Amino acid sequence: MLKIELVKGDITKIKADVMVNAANSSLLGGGGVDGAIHRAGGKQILDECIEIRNRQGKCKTGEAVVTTAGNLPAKYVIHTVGPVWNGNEEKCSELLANCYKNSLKLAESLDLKTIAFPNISTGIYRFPKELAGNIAVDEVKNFKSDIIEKVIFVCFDDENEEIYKKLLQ
Ligand code: AR6
Repeated sequence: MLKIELVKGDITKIKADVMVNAANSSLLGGGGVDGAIHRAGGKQILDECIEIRNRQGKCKTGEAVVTTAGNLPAKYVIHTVGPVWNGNEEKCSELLANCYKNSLKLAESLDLKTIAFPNISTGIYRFPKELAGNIAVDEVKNFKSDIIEKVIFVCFDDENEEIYKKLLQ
């Protein structure tokens, strides 16, 4: 059984085999958790993101790519692009679910045992936090894996922490 943990704080300080970044389709960095990961991880992460862009173009919403973690306490960073909330609940929910699914699949393909997720799309992209939390927890609980042992949900703000506490009770 996959173990699920909740941690309050900054994802760049979390020790895990891989940390997930809430990126944008340019893969070239931004604010929020993306900015924090690039700042703490160093230039190597951006260099690999640029290589990926040159190879495959932009990263589509719901998809995920992997780079080194640079100076971060992880082996890799998975960059996934969450949907910008536009009120289309069905479409946005499906895309957000894809972020979690595709990140977990990619971690599994790299034989990684522990993965840390931020609350994708719930910042600058304005996805309703409660709905996003439900989707995140459902996707992780429904993901059957013999490889991934632990998923850490890293909540940065109080509201998400409360939501995840309830969901994981
Ligand atoms: N550690 C963990 N979580 C964090 C951190 C941190 N250091 N900083 C913020 N959060 P956001 P999005 C939380 O805005 O909504 C960027 O510019 C934050 O409280 O980082 O997916 C990208 O380049 C929130 O709950 O990502 C994109 O353009 C969650 O992380 C865009 O923002 C996500 O907030 C993506 O928007």
